[in-house]
Amino acid sequence: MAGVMDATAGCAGNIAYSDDNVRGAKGIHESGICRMQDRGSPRPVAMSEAGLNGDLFDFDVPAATASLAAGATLLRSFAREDEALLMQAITQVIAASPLRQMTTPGGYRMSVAMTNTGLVGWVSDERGYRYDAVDPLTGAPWPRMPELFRDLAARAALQAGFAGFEPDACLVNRYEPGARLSLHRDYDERDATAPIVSVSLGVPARFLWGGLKRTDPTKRLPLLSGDVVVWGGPSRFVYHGIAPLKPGHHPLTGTNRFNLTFRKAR
Ligand code: MD3
Ligand code: FE
Repeated sequence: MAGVMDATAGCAGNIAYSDDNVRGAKGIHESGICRMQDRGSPRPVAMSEAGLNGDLFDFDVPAATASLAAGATLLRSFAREDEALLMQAITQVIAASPLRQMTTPGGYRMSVAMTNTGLVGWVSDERGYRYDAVDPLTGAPWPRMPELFRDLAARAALQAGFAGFEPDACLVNRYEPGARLSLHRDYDERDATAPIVSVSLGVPARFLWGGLKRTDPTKRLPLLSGDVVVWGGPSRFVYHGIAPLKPGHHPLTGTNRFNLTFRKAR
């Protein structure tokens, strides 16, 4: 995973992150070195602000939790065990509301292909951005949000300090190699107090994240399959984007990356 290491070196702002350490920890557990006497005692993690995720049972790897900025929490590998089921559910969503490359109000065709699940879905066309209860491609409501999606988003939000998160929209993004998402903010949602929860699946991405002004300096953070980030509070309206997806392969997604973003839109 040379690409990941490249993207990792010297970045990620205030978290000193090493892919070796995060992945290496799994090896330690699997080889049986960490046993029950270790339960609850801090395991060295690479992230300076990281702590244990509060799992009651420590048989598996505790997900590292790190504060990226005020209100932004990285839950490394939080969705790792659900990856296969998530991908299955995504496939079903796509069968009902196919992925499509939307057009921006400025007339550009997005390189990321998108669809939605939930009561409303995010759409973009020449007229602007909005949430709509109907998929303009099919003329039908968006597919119902899978229970697994809702549950995962709520658990992640809770872990990050946002109790009672009930998303009504989930935007599904598919990145093929080279696809990117330019720097933007998400402000089409009505409830500014609700966080956005993002789940990464497949080929690693280089997440770019800046400040509240477009011209603020950006930090880079690798987002790996199974990583979940909760964006709330003061971080809810920061500029962010995804650098062009590098060639890579993941057993569940092939050469692609999927991202789910859970939102309270209404
Ligand atoms: C920070 N998606 O769908 S996920 C988006 O990987 C979007 O597909 C990217 O940005 C992706 O709008 C990034 C991380 C993310 C998502 C939403 C945020 C970070 C955020 C909203 C506010 C602040
Ligand atoms: Fe966004």
